[in-house]
Amino acid sequence: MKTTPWFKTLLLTFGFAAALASAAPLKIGFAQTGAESAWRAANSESMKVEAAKRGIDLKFSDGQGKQENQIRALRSFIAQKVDAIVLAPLVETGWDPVLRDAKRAGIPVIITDRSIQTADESLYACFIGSDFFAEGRMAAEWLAKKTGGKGRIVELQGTPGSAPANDRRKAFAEGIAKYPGLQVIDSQSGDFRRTGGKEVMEAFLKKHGKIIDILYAHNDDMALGAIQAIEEAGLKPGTDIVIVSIDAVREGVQAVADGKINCTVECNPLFGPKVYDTVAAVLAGKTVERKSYNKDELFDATNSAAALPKRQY
Ligand code: GYE
Repeated sequence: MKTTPWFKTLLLTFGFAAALASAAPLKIGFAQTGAESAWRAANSESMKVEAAKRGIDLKFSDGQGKQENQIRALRSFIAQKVDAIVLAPLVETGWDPVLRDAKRAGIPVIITDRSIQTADESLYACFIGSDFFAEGRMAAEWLAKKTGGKGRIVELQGTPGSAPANDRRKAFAEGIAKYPGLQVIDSQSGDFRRTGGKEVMEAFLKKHGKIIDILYAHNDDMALGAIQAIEEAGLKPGTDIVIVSIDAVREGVQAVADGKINCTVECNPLFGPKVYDTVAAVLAGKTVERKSYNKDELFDATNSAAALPKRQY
């Protein structure tokens, strides 16, 4: 009988273990903000579908609009020794302690969608998302052209403290500052939600009555909620009140085609493929772009109907 020398057995065992290890799927933890909007639903879907396609073991956590839930998810990802963490941060600040823990555990963090403010830029590998400043600027420029630089504006802000709410507000304010005839007369948060948009618009209408010329909404969901409030008040959205918003989700672009929203600036949520390519590159020790932005366009009466059949979200 032939016996296997002990060293050969050892080699075989290790070889087998190594093969098993390399075949093990990549384990990625994704801390999502919540499920506040159609944009968010499309973003979660893109992350999940692409993970399944690539055989990635995705640990998906819905933060339900609470930063403490997201921080808890990150801690649990660290405890589970995931290969990488993807974070879509609800708000800009307050992430440093948990990011420091991830760094100590040797787990790279990729920030997606919304940017963060940190005292230590080495706490995350890179950022992937949209340029919210550019979006706010595009909305302001389009509006100035459409209205000839005149009108009283109410603003529906996104989630307080979030990068898109902060940046879209600031960029829009800077954009209209060149037009003294354009004035923001009121600005409140609708938390990026349809219900929030409806409630706050009702309050705006009650408070200001018919003097509102323009609505600037930080996302389509709030604009769609506001449209309900405007119609219930007996006014015509898109005509009596010019509406400009952001995201260009299918229902938003449809509302533009229907003449109820006048313009929506695109914010592409479909970055699953880009995120996983980047995670792979980071794990392979390659240098990646520090901040990478999706390219966004704008939809108004001139191009919305034609764009609808091709709309992916
Ligand atoms: O515009 C909004 C969502 O962070 C870009 O969050 C995202 C924003 C998006 O709830 O609809």
